[in-house]
Amino acid sequence: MDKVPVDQPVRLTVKVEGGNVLPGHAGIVVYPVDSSKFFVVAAIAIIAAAAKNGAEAGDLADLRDERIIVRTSVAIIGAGPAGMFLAHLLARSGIDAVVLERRDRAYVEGRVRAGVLEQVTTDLMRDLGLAERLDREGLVHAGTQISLDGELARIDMAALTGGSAVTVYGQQEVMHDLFEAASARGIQIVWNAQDVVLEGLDTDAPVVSWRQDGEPRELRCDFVAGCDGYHGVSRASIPGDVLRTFERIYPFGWLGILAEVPPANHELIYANHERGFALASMRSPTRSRYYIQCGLDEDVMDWPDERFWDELCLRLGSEAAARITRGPSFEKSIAPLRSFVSEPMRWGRLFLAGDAAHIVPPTGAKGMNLAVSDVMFLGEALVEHYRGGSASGLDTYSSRALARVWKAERFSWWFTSITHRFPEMDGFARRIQTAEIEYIRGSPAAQRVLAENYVGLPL
Ligand code: RFL
Ligand code: PHB
Repeated sequence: MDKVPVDQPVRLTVKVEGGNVLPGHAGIVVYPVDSSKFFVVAAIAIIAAAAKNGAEAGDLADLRDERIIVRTSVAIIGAGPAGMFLAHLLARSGIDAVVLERRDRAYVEGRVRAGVLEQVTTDLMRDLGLAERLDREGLVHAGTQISLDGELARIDMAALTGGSAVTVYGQQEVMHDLFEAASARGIQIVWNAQDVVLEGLDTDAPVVSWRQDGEPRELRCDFVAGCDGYHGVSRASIPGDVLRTFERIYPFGWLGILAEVPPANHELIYANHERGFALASMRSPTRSRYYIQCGLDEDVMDWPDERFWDELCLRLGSEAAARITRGPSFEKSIAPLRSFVSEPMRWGRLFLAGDAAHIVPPTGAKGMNLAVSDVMFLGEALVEHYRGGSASGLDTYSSRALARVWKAERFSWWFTSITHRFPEMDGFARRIQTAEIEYIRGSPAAQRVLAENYVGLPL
C-alpha cells in the first residue's frame, strides 16, 4: 500500500516482522488534512521506523502523534490569484498539487483589490474554462480617459493596439470563479494553514510543514510555488545573500471607496489635479470604485463620505463631477504605494510568483495581471518538466518572468509619476508633468506607448 487516498479518518493496518512491515496487524490512524483528498505515502515509513524501535502490532498508539505526511508534486503556498491560476494550470495537465492558504476562503474572496484585467488574463480564464461569468458580466473597455486639471482626453486603446482592450471584472469575482471551479475539479486547497515553514528547498526533496488546528502537518513535494504575496513566507525562505531587492516607496497612498451607485463614466478616468491624483473606476453598471491620492498618515475615519465625494469631484473636474452619483460607501480603505522587485524568482526548487516577488503601484493596474503572467510561465515550465523531463523552462523561468515584470514596473512607476502630486514638487516638476500629459494628448505615438503598456505587453 503505497498511495492511499484519504477522505476521512482511515485506519491502515500493517504487520511488523523483524523490523519489516508486511500487510497485517499494526495500526496507524491517518487523518485527512482537509476534507479534500490527500495521498498518504509515508505511513509505512513511519511504522517501519517505529518497528525498528521495537514497536509491535497493536503497540502503535503513539504514532498518532506523528506528523501526518502527505506527498504531492507541487506545493503551492497561497490561494491568491497566482496560486489559484497555477493550481488550475497544473490540474489541467494532470499534475498533482496542493494549495496551502493561511486564511479562509471568505477572507481571500472578500479582499477588495484589482479591477482591471489585461487581455492575457481574460484569455487565460477562457482557456481554462473559467470565463462564463466574465464573458457575461465583465465590462470590456476599449479606451480610457486622462484628465489634467479637469480637462478630459480619451486614449483609444483598441485603435492604437490593433484591437486590444482591458476588462473591468473585480479580483473578488475572479477569485470566486477560481474557487468554485477548484471544488468542481478536485483541486486541493488547505485553508487556515498556520505557521508554514519551507525546508529542503535547495535539495530535490523539499518539505513544507504547517499547523492545522494546532496539529503539525507535513507535505513532501518536488517543487514549491511561492505564491503567498508580499508578506508571505516564501521569499523570506531564500537566503539573504542570494536575494537582491529593488524598491521605491511613494510618499502617498490611495484612499479607495466602493459605493452602490452608477459610475460617472463608461470608461475609467485617471486624473492629475494640482490637489492630487484621482481615479474613477467601477465594478459594474451599478457599482462604482473611486480612489483619491492621500497622505500616508491619514486615517479613513477622517474621511466621511461627503468629504470624499467633495474632494473626488474637485479633482476630477466639473465635466466628470457633473456625472457623479453620490451614495453611501460600503468599503473604504487606504493602500500604500510601492514598487518592489526581488531577484532571482527561483531558488533551488522554490519558484516565486506574483506579489511574493514583486509589487507595483496600482496606477497601471498591473499587479494581478503580472501574477497571472508569472504563473503562465511557471505552469508551462512545470508541465514541460513532468511531460518531457526537460528542465529548460524551469531554468529560464526567473529571467523570462523578470523581463516582463520590469517592463510593468517601469510603466507603473512612470504612470504614477506623471499623475500624482509629490510633496517635493516645485513649479518646474509640475510643469514637466503637465507637459508630459499634454504631449500624450497631442501625440498618437505617445498615446500608443501608453496604450500598449496599459492593455498589457505580449508574453
Ligand atoms: P495575493 O493576492 O496577496 O495572495 C497571496 C495569498 O497568500 C496567502 N499567504 C499565505 N498562505 C500560506 N502561508 C503563508 N505564510 C502566507 N502568507 C500569505 C495570503 O493570505 C493570500 O491569500 O498575491 P498574488 O496571488 O500574487 O496576487 C497579487 C494581486 O492580488 C495583486 O497584485 C493585485 O491585487 C494588485 N492590484 C491590481 N492588480 C491588477 O492587475 N489590476 C488592478 O486593477 C489592481 N488594482 C491592486 C489594485 C491592489 C490594490 N491594493 C489594495 C494593494 C488596487 C489596489 C487598491
Ligand atoms: C480598480 O478598479 O480597483 C482599479 C482600476 C484601475 C487601476 C487600479 C485599480 O489602475
